[in-house]
Amino acid sequence: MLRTVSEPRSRSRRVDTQPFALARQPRDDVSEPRSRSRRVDTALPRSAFLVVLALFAGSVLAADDEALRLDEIELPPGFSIDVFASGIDLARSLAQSPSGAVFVGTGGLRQSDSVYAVVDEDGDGRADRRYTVASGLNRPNGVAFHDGDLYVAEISRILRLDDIDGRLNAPPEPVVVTANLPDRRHHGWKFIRFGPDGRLYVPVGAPCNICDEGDPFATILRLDEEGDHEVVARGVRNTVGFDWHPDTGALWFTDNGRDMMGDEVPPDELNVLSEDGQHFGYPYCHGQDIADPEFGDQRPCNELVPPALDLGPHVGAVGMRFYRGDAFPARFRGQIFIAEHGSWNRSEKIGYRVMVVRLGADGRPAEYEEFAAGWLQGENAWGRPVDVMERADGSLLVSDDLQGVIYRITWDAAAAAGE
Ligand SMILES: [Ca+2]
Ligand SMILES: [Ca+2]
Repeated sequence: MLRTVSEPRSRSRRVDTQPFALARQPRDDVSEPRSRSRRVDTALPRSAFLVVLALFAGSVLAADDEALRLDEIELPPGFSIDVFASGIDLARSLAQSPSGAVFVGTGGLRQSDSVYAVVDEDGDGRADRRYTVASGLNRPNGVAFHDGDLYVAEISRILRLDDIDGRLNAPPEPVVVTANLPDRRHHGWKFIRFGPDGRLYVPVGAPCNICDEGDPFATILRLDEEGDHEVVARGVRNTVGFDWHPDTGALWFTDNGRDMMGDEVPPDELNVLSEDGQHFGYPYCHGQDIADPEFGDQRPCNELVPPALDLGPHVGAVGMRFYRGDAFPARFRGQIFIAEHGSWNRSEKIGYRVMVVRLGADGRPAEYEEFAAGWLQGENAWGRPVDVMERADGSLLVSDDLQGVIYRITWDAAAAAGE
């Protein structure tokens, strides 16, 4: 499967020495006192296990910054990048609570089982505390915060951790919102978010590179309070990032193009939903009008909704957000930041960067340009951006599942002026 050819091995070594590594592989960890490992091995109820984990919550987030070659990251004038949190193995989706706790889902292509929270207690822009808020899960890639609760998406289940904010130290037992999602692993890890309608949006990726398996595959779903779902969008191969336009409320989402059609096609996509039930092409049509070699004769491109913007081919477009703050210069406000995880199905690598898409006066994408790049040096990538999230202070967080870190990008007027 994809796993063997597409993903460089994580180079993070820090997990071996982090206390919370016990949550992942208690039997193999030799860096912790034996007594602790044995406690995990005994048949403790799960809730007790979580309390034990919480006791290990890291008080130090010292970065092994050796592997983080931040001076190689190029940003527009006045911007700088630093480490917000490190030692978060397979850091993927980001969410936050009103009090500022940052929740981090993990996994993606690689197996993972934990969800973390990191907190910048002293407000210096760097997290000081890390908590394991859930463990023993199946690739909990997706996290979303809503009304005091943390929602977590595994492959086939959505879980809820009630009133999480006040008890990161003693997280509650997760409540199952739904366990009825497909258990297919291919494109099965999920990004989730709450829409402005207060409902949870959950994509179900195509369980293949190219196939036609019908609902609920290759869709975006909307869940109701009972955990039942309806289809919002079809023909979506695998979206791992979406947001709603701050003014129009329209749902915008990235989508990963299919593989094995060559280096230059098809593009990854930035799409916008204008009404429920629209079909965005997959598996029949890719990009604006590229008929699929196998499925293209079943439905013509002109019956399907083309992307608002073709992104680069194989760039691995994942997390995306509109920038709602005013800490960045005007030309970035209200624009779209997109994390590109990077290519595997291409002879020359592409992606491994954060892009900005600017909208024109007509509300359509007008520019698509690099915002942060440099994780890819030649054909070697030392980092892979996954999700982007704006903080209350207007800084932009970027997760990196290769390094297991979260970066923080800020802007400074004096630096911009060259002072
Ligand atoms: Ca701090
Ligand atoms: Ca499409």
